[in-house]
Amino acid sequence: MNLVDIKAKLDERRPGHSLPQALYNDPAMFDFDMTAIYGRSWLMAGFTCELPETGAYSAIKVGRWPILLVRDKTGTIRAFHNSCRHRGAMLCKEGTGRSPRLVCPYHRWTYNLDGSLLSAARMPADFDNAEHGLREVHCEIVAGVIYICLADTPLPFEAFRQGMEALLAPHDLANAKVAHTETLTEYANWKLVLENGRECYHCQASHPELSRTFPVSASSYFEFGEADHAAQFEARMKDLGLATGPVGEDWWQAIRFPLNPGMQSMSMDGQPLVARSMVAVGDGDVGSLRWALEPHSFAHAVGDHLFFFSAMPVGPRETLVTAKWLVHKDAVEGVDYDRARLVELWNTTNMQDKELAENNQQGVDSPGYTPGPYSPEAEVLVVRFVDWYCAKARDYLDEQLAGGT
Ligand code: 3BY
Ligand code: FES
Ligand code: FE
Repeated sequence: MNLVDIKAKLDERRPGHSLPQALYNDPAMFDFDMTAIYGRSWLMAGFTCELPETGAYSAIKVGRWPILLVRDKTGTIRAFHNSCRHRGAMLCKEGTGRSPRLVCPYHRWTYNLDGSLLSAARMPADFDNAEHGLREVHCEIVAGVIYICLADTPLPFEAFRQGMEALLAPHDLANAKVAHTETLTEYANWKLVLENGRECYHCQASHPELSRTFPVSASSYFEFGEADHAAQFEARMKDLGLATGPVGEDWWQAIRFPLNPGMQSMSMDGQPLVARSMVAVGDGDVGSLRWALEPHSFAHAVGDHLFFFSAMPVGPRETLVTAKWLVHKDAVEGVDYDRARLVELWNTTNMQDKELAENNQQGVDSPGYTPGPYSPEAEVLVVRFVDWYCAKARDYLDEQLAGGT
């Protein structure tokens, strides 16, 4: 498909319905979605605690694009395209590390931590280091979380910063550590992975473990109406000085919501998973602070840990899911928490979701696939995601096709 074909498919879409087949499986959609969506949105890229000191770096991928997060000499975290200005080699392999300078493994061009080129051997006298610094990517920090945007002109960020700062600050992520990271390949288009991740219509049947603690059938998803339990939660959070929201714009949303009655944490049995709380106030149960960014992520911050989920396309029908678990930095593995127990609930859930998304892809590939209606009540956040996706895709197409075909 070319851009005109993609536009025609978007025009074909029935509001409130799943997308036309080609948008989920045409090979051209991979490059399109990377450029039009992932290349132009704010993305959750990691946590400041992963880069604790000067020279610490984290090399990640946005889809197949390598990005480098670095803490420079002034303590500022910066993001760069992880591509050498000589002939483009990746400066750092995926993962975290620490280095006083960034040295390209190919011909040893050497960069300062602020991205400027320090030295390049055997270049002519008129070669100008100043013109060959690393290409910087927009990077913002909010309450210990790193966000990046690859667009030249990113979308406004300030409302997000203000909304999130107030909600997340009490979780003290500056004093957290990543206790575990897991990656998982799902053989499904990223939009199917995300649609699945944006609803709990399937949770009761497919996630019996998650359903113990997670309010899987709250009306309109996280809205509890006049339920006593929710009113008590609101009052308790107010006493603790913890904001609950909800806040958001089209591309993000955040709310602190109560877990199921009697549940203290998101765990297999509702019991805390970590002896050391991340939140200074209260008795450990602060519900869950959920926030989500279109197109790729959600996170749940409960009293004793934080769970982070990100999905990136790596092919037309292939999506890489990254999951991270954060705990207080002083929590000692084997003493304050058991790593296997910490990750059990979400690993179980993610494996169940992998199966659902892969099954969905195969059915969507069928010649009998016809876009079907979402439940406005149970799939409200899927509708939001798909509407956002279509609007964003259209913005890009309008720009590209302006005055043309
Ligand atoms: O977006 C969320 O919060 C999640 C977690 C469980 C299922 N999914 C709807
Ligand atoms: Fe980096 Fe040559 S590609 S020094
Ligand atoms: Fe699920």
